[in-house]
Amino acid sequence: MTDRPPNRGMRRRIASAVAALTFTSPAQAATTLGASAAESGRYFGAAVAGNRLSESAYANTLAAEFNSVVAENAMKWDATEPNPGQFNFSGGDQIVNWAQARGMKVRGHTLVWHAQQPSWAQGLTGNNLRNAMNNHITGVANHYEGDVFAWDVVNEAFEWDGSRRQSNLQIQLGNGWIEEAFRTADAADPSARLCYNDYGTDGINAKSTAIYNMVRDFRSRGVPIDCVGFQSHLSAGDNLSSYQANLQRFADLGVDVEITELDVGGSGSGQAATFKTVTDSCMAVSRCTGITVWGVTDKYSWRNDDPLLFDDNYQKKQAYTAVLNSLNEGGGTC
Ligand code: 9MR
Repeated sequence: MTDRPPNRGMRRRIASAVAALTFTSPAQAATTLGASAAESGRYFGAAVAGNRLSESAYANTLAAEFNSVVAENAMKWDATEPNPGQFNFSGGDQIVNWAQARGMKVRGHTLVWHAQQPSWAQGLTGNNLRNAMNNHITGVANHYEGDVFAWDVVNEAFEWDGSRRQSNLQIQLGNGWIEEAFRTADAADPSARLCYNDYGTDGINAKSTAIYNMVRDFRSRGVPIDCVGFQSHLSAGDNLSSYQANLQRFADLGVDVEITELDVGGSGSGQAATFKTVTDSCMAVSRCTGITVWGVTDKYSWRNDDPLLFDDNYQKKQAYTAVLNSLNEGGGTC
């Protein structure tokens, strides 16, 4: 065998193979969730509890892996307006300041919800409740104007069968309260994207169809709604056969869709597969603008079935790798 240098043809082939590698590899090789999502213009976020930010492993994992945060509890009604008209933004501000110092985006959660209302609001009736709701939305959305890119304006207002949840808001204010909440939020912060957010909307079903009909009605009448949040509190093996089609039908109404509270009970490959299905689905829908998981680590999840991407010791789980690969594949099916 002779030891000759490559001839011109071979040199050209080598050069073009190197060029192809140079052009294709770096863009697909992001090594964190946030950077990988950002390559397709999306965000990858986590719900945050402010009192955990002093734990270095928590803060380091959050800062390294994610490019968006949402307050798990600190921006809710009970936290932000403990007494009528007296706002307390300390918990929410802590999270916003921490995130902005690290170049991360902030989602807002949530302006109006039947749960976690301060006790003073729970007993209000009629126009007293209406005024309190609108005053609350205005106060909080004004304060965070320019800081949050999207608000969950209304959270969890529908039942499984597609009827309205019989909350104090529904009973006292009637069917128009959701529209009123969106109009008030739009006036308070015209630039934030305004979302309706719910769970159990993980496919085409009675609940998601009722929400779909509401969004279609809002869009047709010019009620300001920009996005729908799909919480996606799931378990390994859940049937997600119409998950992507459901996202797509909302997107086709002209709203963005976001995965807002993703977690998947289970472990190992089953958990990883469900995380992958959700991520693939978002990547396949161009109006799916990002994914938020409902916590950084299993250690502090609201659930006791280890549903997140990092374990109690902040180690990456199989589910983490599945999500990262899905983000890097850009929603491919391999
Ligand atoms: O994770 C939140 C938990 O710390 C609170 O105790 C709980 C109070 O209801 O709310 C949890 O977050 C919920 C979110 O705000 C709305 N969707 C369901 C979430 C899990 O319950």
